[in-house]
Amino acid sequence: MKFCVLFWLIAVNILSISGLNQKYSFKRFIEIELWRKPELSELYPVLSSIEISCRDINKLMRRVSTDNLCGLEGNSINIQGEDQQKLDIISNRVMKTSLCCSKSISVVVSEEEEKPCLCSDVIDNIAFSKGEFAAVFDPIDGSSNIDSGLPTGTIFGIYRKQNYNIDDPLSSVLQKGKNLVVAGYCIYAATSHIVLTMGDGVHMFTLDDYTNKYYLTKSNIQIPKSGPIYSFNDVNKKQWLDIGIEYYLNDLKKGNYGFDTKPQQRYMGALVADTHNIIFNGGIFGYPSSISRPSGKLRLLYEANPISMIVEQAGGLAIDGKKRILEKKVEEIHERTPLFIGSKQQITSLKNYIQFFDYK
Ligand code: P6P
Repeated sequence: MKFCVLFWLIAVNILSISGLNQKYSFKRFIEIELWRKPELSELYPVLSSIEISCRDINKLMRRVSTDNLCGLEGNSINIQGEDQQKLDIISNRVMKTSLCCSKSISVVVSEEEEKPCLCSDVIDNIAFSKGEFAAVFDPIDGSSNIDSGLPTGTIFGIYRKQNYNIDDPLSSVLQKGKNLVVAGYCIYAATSHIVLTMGDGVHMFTLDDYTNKYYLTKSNIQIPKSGPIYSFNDVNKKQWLDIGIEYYLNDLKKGNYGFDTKPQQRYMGALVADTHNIIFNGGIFGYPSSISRPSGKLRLLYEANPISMIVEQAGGLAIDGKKRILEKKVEEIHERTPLFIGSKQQITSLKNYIQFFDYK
């Protein structure tokens, strides 16, 4: 068996050098990665279910207008107090069911669910309470983009359960982001990609519409050390609690602060899409805390943490303005955090501005 896998590894590397690795599938990739990490071997069905979920949600996203999936689900409001789109609810069910059916997951936390869900309740069978892992996810990130066909995504993270108590499933999911064993996102745009890390670099898989499978298209992605993109919704800037951010952006726009290329503002209103842009082109994305949102808008457990693990694994930085996101203690499943991610140069500069102007 080991000889076969070794042969396969050599073949894949030869193919990748010759550019012939067009069909290195997501499935084959996780088989090899989990061979290298036997302690995570139970995650094979989980990662397979993530590929299937991304494929199915992508299909739904493409049929929003033709299948009348646009708009809100009646007057439905989620725990965040946000209107629920039809696709929020369907995608949440797709993610919950597929992750729980893997039997390696025993509890899930979703942006669309008030409390953690036991898989034995989701599948209505106690046999599904034995899984060693917990999953956290935002089934549709950027829901307001659905009807207009703009980019959206799914964000996911997997934790190994710690001090699990079936009577208190919270105990197994309130973990710091640095404990994540898998993190990633699916993006639904001109095409669909899965961007994934298992702690050894960031890899991208692209959906082939003909075979309906995802294939490795970029390995070991590295964020440029510096980049031109700045991604802020600065309509809120007079409300930002850290005034250093506005000074930083003013200097950045004036071309100060050692930019090697002309800065470009890009903001897609979906964390996954803006993150994807930063990973490939370099720069900075930020959603600061403000008077109306003193803890920021983005959720720590199932948005900021998985995205931050991806960004750090790609050689970037992820902070809340002062400290590393992945070190933050998670007190509550829907708690929010300010989030700044991106190239080392831009994040370091921003942090210096925040510290310099922080004379509260
Ligand atoms: P605003 C989408 O609703 C989301 O949660 C993130 O995906 C995105 O980065 C942010 O909110 C956009 O928020 O206030 O700029 O519309």
